Amino acid sequence: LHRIPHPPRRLPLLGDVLGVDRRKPLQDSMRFGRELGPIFRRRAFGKEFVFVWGAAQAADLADESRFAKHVGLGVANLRPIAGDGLFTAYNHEPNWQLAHDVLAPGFSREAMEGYHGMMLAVAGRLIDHWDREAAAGHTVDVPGDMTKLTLETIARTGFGHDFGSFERERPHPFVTAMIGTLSYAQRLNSVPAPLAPLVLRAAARRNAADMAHLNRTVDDLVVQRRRSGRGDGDLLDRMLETAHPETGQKLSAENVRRQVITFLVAGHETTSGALSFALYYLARHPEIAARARAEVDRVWGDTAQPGYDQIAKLRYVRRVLDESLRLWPTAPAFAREARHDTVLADDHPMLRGAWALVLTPMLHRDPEVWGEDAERFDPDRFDAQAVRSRPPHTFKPFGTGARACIGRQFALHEATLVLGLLLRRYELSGDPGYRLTVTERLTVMPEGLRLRLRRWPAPV
Ligand code: MNH
Repeated sequence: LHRIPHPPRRLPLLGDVLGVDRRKPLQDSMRFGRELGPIFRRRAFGKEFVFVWGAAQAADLADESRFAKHVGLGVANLRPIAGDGLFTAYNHEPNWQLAHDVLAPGFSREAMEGYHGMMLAVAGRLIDHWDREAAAGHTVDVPGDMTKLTLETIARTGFGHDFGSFERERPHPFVTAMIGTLSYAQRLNSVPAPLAPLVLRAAARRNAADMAHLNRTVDDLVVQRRRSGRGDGDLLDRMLETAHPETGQKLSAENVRRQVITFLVAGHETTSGALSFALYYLARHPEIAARARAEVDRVWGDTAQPGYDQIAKLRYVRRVLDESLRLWPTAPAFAREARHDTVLADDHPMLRGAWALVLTPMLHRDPEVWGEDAERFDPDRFDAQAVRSRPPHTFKPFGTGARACIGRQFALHEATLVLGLLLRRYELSGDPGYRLTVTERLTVMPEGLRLRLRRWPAPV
């Protein structure tokens, strides 16, 4: 450990807290990473945390025979609300494999085709709203509206539930409570655990209320479903009805509650951020937006409602999304632990159970992989040939291995579809004075991003 660089000025008890912004732990770590190099450590409250962003180290951590997901820091802080749900389950908890096997078919190609119509319908609600704002000459609240869209999408496709987000002025209370618990989970990392009950007393009380709200929302949703009967095989049906193909075991009522919360939160917050960053970059780069729009016109022709197969054909739009997720992967870190004693990247001995945090936005900017212009937005980095020429495990917005994102195809289909529809309908422009600021609540999101919309002259 002592060979791993750390910030120069350390306080006895507090560690490396000088000059840090407690609301932006990720961006602080990125700054430290730029100064200290591809592997570094930060100390907080007597504990050392190892951070990794070099491509070689990250690729080594992706070796599933030696490393596995570590449930730590922010993820561990979500255990009180998400419990042994898929995202926060420890590797050894039997409910992980059970839920994974039961829910994975909910993300198959056939399942995705089934969601497509509903995704289009929700996007239609967004467009109705944006048409009105455009006609009135208003700018639109991008992160706010993307959150409405993605929450409705996961709620309706997965759970047959309508939050009515587009009928509301303010965010749905479920979203407010979710943001509260995510922010609280992040804040818990910024105080020594024994002091948390004291320092965060008011916040802890609010967090308890937020958790109660999330639990209540989910319980209501399950009660409604049990009363109304089957929901034609959606995620909630799987959670409630489907037995494991081999063991015949079903998810317990308590575990279903954890899964519903997990999927409602994980299923919308990160996709919303991904869409928001993509729209930010499209507005900043009109020539890229024009190229993407030309592709949409070419692939979709004059069909008003693109079919399922017409989404994956938007190769360039998808590259815009990938490039946005490269610069701002919206779940910006994941942790890996050693399965047994090993040496990381032939250099750093790790004992069984030792772990390191991969800083994805920095990995995605490693100049050795992405070049000296890694900060520049350029979707062509994801054309087929460029992708082939890069080493594996250099682009990890969805994590890695057995515990990688189960909703990846869902998110990509939804986001590509929505970007296609928006590009075809609106010219997007930002406030020239807007400087990208990124808020953190475990996830990342562009703060205060508003865009001006102009309907293209010949809309379809
Ligand atoms: Mn998702 C795991 C990023 C969309 C449900 N997701 C992960 C991980 C990352 C991630 C990174 C791995 C975390 C870790 O190793 O600790 N997820 C994303 C991003 C998007 C996203 C960047 C959108 C863009 N995720 C979605 C959607 C859903 C979803 C949509 C559901 C519909 N994600 C999950 C679940 C897990 C997960 C569930 C946990 C999987 C497991 O551990 O088995």
